[in-house]
Amino acid sequence: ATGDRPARYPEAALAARAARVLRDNDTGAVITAAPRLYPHMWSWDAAFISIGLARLDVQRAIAELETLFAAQWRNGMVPHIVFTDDDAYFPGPDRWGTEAAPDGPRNVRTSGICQPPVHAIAVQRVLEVARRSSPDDRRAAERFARKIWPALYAWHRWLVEYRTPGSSGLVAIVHGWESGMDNSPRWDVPYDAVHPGAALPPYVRKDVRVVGDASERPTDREYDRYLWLIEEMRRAGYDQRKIVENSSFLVGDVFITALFAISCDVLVELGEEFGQPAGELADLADWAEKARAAVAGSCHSVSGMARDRDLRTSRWLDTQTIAGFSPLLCGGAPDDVQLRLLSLLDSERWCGHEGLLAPVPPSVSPLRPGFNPRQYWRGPQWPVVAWVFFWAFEHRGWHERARKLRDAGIRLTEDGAFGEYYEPFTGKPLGSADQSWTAAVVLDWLC
Ligand code: 2M8
Repeated sequence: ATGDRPARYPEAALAARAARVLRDNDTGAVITAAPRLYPHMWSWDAAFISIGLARLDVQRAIAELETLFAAQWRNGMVPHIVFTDDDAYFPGPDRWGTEAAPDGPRNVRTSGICQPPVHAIAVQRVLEVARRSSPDDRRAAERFARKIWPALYAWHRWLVEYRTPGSSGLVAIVHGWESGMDNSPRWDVPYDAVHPGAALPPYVRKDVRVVGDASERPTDREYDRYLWLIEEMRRAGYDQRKIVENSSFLVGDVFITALFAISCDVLVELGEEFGQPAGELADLADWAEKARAAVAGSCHSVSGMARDRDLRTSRWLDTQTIAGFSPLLCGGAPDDVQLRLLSLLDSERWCGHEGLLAPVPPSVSPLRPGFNPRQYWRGPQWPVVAWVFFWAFEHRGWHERARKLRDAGIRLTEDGAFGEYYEPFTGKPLGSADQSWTAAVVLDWLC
């Protein structure tokens, strides 16, 4: 079964290879998300990349986050892609056409949507690493944390002002790409209601040329919908109020809501340390509490799993995926629900499945109908997602659980390929090789 996994690197050699991936993916201006498939800066990738970079070069880690936030929109949104000049990725800046957006940045081209808010976590991690590194690094990281705090606050405020519509309290997404879990079965039902119009301009995909096996990527039918939503946003001039009111896709994302809650907590911790305004700290504490309550309120009464909510139809989405474990990230659900989720996570439906090469939670349960071990967010394991749970468990004081996840993550990635995602039974790396965020989280685990 492990025929596709020739090497097993000892930890020091694995760390050296991970460092090399980050160096090789550095254009001088940004670390691209992956060498060929993703030749730009992605928002949540950049956050994780900075966490790994901090282990190599604190100043470079800071620069990465500064570059991302230099592209922040005037209304507070942190865009999901900051484009380099490379045109090997589709959809590129011309297709997005965000120049027309009144709130867009002027000196850099970006996409017109966002991604999960994990940036406060990255700033705090960089700071922790810098403090153990050298007095110079410590000073630089403290200066940076103080300086970026208002931008992080503005980003969080944007999510509340524009993206928390209705009464569910869940942070809403207007495109599956915003979730970071693009073609997860979480979005199948809401995407069924997206009908690409005849006016969808023609396009040619580039991703399937890079990834040798197209079945590891989303389908053309899915891409039509992804592109149609962009078309709707262009037509709305990237006016958030209009988009949230009218777009064919509006879903409360429980995973983002949980990440938002813990990122607000972290921003409060940082803000208290650096003397930020009391009113803004109070806002963040309030937003964290409401987000937590929204995650808890989404839990299914029998399974305990958290659910997304289709805000166009006001229906819960019962698809069971890794996002169902969101309450374990942020807390707030009753103890019996959390215990149920922990035993489910350990069970043969998830990490305890006896066929897994490593007990890293797959994106979808291997026992769920429709589970596909090779296709993107429909089954494979994602080391970066394991890192998110690892970090949250550490933060909650669940050290033994955190350690086990870290060990499982290393076991999965010790072939040194730094795959974008992995086939859970064979451990074959899939999608892009030398994916920056995979290398980055492995570095964080190892150093
Ligand atoms: C994937 O998403 C992009 C679109 O944003 C794509 O498939 O073209 C996702 O895995 C996303 O979470 C990730 O940030 C991005 C870059 O690694 O790739």
